[in-house]
Amino acid sequence: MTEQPWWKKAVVYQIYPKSFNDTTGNGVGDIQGIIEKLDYLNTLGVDVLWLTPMYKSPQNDNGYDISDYYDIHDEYGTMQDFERLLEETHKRGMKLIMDIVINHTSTEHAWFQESKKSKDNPYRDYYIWKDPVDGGPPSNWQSKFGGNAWEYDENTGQYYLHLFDVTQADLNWENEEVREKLYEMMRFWGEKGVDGFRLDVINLISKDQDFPNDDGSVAPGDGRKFYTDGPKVHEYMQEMNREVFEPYDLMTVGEMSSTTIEHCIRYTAPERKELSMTFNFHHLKVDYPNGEKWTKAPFDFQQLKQILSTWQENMHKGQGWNALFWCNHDQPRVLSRFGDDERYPDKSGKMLATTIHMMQGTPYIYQGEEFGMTNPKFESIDQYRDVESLNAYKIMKEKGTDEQEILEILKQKSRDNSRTPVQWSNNDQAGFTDATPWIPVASNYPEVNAEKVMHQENSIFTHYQELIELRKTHDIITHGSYQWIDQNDDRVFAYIRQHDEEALLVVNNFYGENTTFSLPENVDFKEDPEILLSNYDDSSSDYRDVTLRPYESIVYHFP
Ligand code: TEU
Repeated sequence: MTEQPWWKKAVVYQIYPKSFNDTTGNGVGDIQGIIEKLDYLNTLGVDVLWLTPMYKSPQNDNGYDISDYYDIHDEYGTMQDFERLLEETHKRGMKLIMDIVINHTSTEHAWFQESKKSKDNPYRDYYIWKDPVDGGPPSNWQSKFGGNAWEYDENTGQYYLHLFDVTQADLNWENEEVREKLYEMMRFWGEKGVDGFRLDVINLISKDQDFPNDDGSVAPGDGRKFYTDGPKVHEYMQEMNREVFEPYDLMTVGEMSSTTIEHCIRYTAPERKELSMTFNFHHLKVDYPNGEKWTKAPFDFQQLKQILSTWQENMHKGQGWNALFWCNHDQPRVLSRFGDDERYPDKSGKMLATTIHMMQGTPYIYQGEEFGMTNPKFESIDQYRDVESLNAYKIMKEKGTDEQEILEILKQKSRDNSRTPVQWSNNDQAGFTDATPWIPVASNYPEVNAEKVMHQENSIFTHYQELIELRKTHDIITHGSYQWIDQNDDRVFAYIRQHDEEALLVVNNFYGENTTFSLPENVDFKEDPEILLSNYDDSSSDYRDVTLRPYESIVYHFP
């Protein structure tokens, strides 16, 4: 096999700095707090740390609204602190990737401040300004955070586009100077020695230049078909690769909103020289009935398996590369979502981890997942902070939805579910801060915290350690093909990985009841297997007909 890039065997850990560890006593996490926990992360065994945005920002969207790409947000520390973090991370043999947000900037960014001054300002064309149409917005596109995506500016009588918050203005990628400025900024971080980038909503940068109205075939004013994987996006990715990624040998992961497998193959197939890998979210919409997020709904298990399997099989065939993940700072906690955070937190947490980590791709662990953090189950709207959740609350209120029902929906769907402080110990405020945290700590911290699992044998933490280690020692996890074999079983998700004569059989019970699983007749293995990993200490070696206990998960290895 030709030499493979290092990140194909790596495991990434996502840090949301605001909620990670506060050392200054202001209730907000900081860079020094990350440095303090590097040894912990090293013990876990992860290879790469991904930090969500730490740049200067008014924090309307917790840093995804950047006002200065060249500076660190005060509450997090200074550029010197950042340089030390990078150095300390490298000293421990780990790598660090930054989150780059270049679809939009904060409206407080100097470019936008100039741009809005007048129609002939040299920065006017850095953003997307349009005249009113019939006295209203240029199109019916909806912002992802609710409401029309165009904001009127009294001063110049035009609208600017914001696909996200009104304070997040979309940059005009058609403007070569904008692209140049952004590449220059990314090279600045490359020079500092960062090892890569996570690129925020990067498949939205190229818009249909007619900015047409959406006929509403998906949802009223949806608009996505006019800017998702847009006309010039691959051209821009290749340009960015040439200008930035290749010269600095960077690992890159593109966050892809509503993308397709075909596009993700194009983004990541090595010969195309675009990105290392992509995040897609289709498997995290299986509890959005008819595409609607703001509902309280169970997840569709068949759909979940179908989507994950289709991506596995096709990305393998197309030689693309997946990022594997259950959670991030925009998603509820996986244990509360697809597991059982009350009756079987340990078993279901391990099972979910195994399901993803035995697939092909680069796994991502979201802070706290490695010791079983759950949704906080907030009871009052005062506990929420997220701009999207607060907008959704307002919109649902206006529609007349009952307060209690809205709270139930937020309890399941809010992005704040994963943004509560990391529960380090059973000390006050879970050991996250000495002050009042910016968002409340989940009340289960006395039972669920990092310190506790560190002193336990066979904990969920050690399970994650083993999964990371297995990826290093078993090439089949990285290179093997994928075959989905559970034939729509009601409870089991089973698949096979194969590489030459070697195979892995991964069998996962997604439910809290016993169930049996029989291998399909067309599948057989010549040798007897060893059990590579399980979440029970006495799992059956009869892989042909196995009775699985609640959330039991077994990896059989046929050497
Ligand atoms: O998210 C992009 C995105 O489309 C989402 O996952 C979004 O948060 C979700 O669909 C809302 O329902 C990225 C960042 O991860 C997110 O935190 C930012 O708010 C967003 O971009 C804007 O920069």
